[in-house]
Amino acid sequence: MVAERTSGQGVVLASYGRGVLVQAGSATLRCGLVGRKLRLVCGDRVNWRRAAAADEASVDTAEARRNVIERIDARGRPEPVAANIDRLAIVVAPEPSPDWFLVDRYWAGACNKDIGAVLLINKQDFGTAPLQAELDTYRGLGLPCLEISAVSTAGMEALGSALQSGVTLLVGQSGVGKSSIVNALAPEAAAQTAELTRDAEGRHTTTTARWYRLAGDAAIIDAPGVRDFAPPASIVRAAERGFVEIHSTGASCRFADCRHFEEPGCAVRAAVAELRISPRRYESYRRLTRLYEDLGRR
Ligand SMILES: Nc1nc2c(ncn2[C@@H]2O[C@H](COP(=O)(O)OP(=O)(O)OP(=O)(O)O)[C@@H](O)[C@H]2O)c(=O)[nH]1
Ligand SMILES: [Mg+2]
Ligand SMILES: [Zn+2]
Repeated sequence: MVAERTSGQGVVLASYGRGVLVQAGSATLRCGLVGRKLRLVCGDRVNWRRAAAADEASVDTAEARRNVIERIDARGRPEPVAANIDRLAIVVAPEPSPDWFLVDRYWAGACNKDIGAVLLINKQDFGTAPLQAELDTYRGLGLPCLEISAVSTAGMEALGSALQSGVTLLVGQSGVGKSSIVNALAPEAAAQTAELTRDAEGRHTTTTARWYRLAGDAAIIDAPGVRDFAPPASIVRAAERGFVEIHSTGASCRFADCRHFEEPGCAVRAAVAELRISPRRYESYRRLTRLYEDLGRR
């Protein structure tokens, strides 16, 4: 019999409070955590060890994170969701009806963390005509938009190529089809749907972020319908930087520190008045700036 390995490196597939599920080579290990300070999230790179083959493995250290995506918990505090992400795939669908402000916030969050972003329009089998005006805005701003259906599999091949390298985190409202997309893309994921629990209304909903391997080094993370992104530690200019068109137009404002609210000589408001910038996107920018400022004051 080959001796079982007793230590190694791995990636956290899911975190359950004081325990984690770790992908270690081709094996999946349940690990306890050593030390009270260790807080791990999906996507963390860790070192695990096991004293004897029969014992439970444990994780004692984690590698420094390249980045971490946070959301705001019920008490208004940032809570990490996943680490070491290369790309956010923001998912919308004809049903439930899209919250474009949420899309703007996700995209701004990705820009602020230097993470790639792609907009997935799932359930295209329902028809996407009512969404096309907003999609034109995003396409015009350089955000890749892919129309797909996890059910009819339309566009899934193109999606597979778009996600063929790096780690993608799926975000979006509850019910847009994030878990369905993961199941359609990741060969190993079908077995994991048992982890879905039923919410109060009896629907299946995702409760914990979960990492799945795609081909090669690529991976996809299914997350619960994420409500909010926490603002970055420095809120200064963060909102603006996340809005590519406002950021570039803002270079022409009279004042270098223009917030594009009421300042005179504001090139951004002029562009909004002439519809060169979408008034809806500008409103998202104002809402996000106020939200960042509010959270920064807490
Ligand atoms: N018609 C159609 N239905 C879909 C499609 N994708 C998902 N659905 C359905 O939409 C519902 C919600 O899908 P989920 O994959 O659970 O959505 P989710 O985004 O993971 O939701 P949360 O886990 O609550 O955040 C399910 O009933 C799916 O069968 C699609 O492409 N077309
Ligand atoms: Mg889900
Ligand atoms: Zn301005």
